[in-house]
Amino acid sequence: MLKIVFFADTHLGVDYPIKPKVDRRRRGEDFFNNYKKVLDYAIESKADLVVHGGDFFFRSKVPASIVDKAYDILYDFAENEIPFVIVPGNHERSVLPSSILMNHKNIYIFDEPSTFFFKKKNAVIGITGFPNIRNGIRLQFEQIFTEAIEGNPDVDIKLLLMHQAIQESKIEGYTFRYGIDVLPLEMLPADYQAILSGHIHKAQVFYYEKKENRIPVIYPGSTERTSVVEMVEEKGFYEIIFEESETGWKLLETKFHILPTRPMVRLDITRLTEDERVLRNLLEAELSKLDKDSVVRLRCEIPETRKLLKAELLRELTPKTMTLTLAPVYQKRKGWI
Ligand SMILES: [Mn+2]
Repeated sequence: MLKIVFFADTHLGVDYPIKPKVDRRRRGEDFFNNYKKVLDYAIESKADLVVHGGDFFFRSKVPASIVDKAYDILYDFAENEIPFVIVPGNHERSVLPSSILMNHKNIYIFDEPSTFFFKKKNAVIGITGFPNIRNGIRLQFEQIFTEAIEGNPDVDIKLLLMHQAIQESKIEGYTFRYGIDVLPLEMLPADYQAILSGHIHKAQVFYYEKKENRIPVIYPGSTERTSVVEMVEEKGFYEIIFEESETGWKLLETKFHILPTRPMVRLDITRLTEDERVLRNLLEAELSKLDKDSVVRLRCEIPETRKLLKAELLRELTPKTMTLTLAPVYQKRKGWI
């Protein structure tokens, strides 16, 4: 048996101010905690490989202290002799911030299309990957893939790792199908055991068929909710298990492991009032009904009421254990988020 732990879209650095001006509960630590939980699980369960599908950080320019904190954890993990393979995502502008820590012998970064090989148990695993292509993956994939597998030997387990939207992948209320930024299923190879990808924040597995093979496309999704669109989604990572059979190594199982997340709720204030006491009572009552660790997105479109929603008042009324943000007023062009 051979085990791969696969996660993606850790978005480290979200809500993690270096010098916070106000003392309130942030979400930054939640993102780091789930990142650490996945790595701890890999160590405890004696995983053979850990794979990250990109968007390691929340944006391309990250404060040095966040880079150091994230890399310190990764460096400690890499000392366990479990290889860590990562493909840069769109938030890395397809290149991860460089650091001397990333020169560790057990950390493998796809900074160009290529294939890394690992000998585990008595199998040779080849992971083919390429950094995120921002524009026109459909037009570029064939050439990139050819470049990535050039001269490769035949191996026992072939995996393809990327950070792209693949045809049939879903987010809440939408399925990616066509367009130059969507990779058509028919372009994917016939002789791979699985396609692993980051980018889509909703965890999912779907299949495509090619030359009698039924091949899974696996998205672990993000390890924390990055927007209200993900409010109802469960967050976690996949454990992919391979087993040796008489005809070679086969993918036996993909197990989803749920990571803890704080409840995310949307609170709408629809009452018209110009009296601060009325608003105060209303908000206090609403917040008292929520789980004490809630991440609250407050929305108010009534101009008179909204005027009263000053940062100071919100800070005063929000329990210390909650994180509350006031949503910007709806803009027709941009939508809610
Ligand atoms: Mn992402």
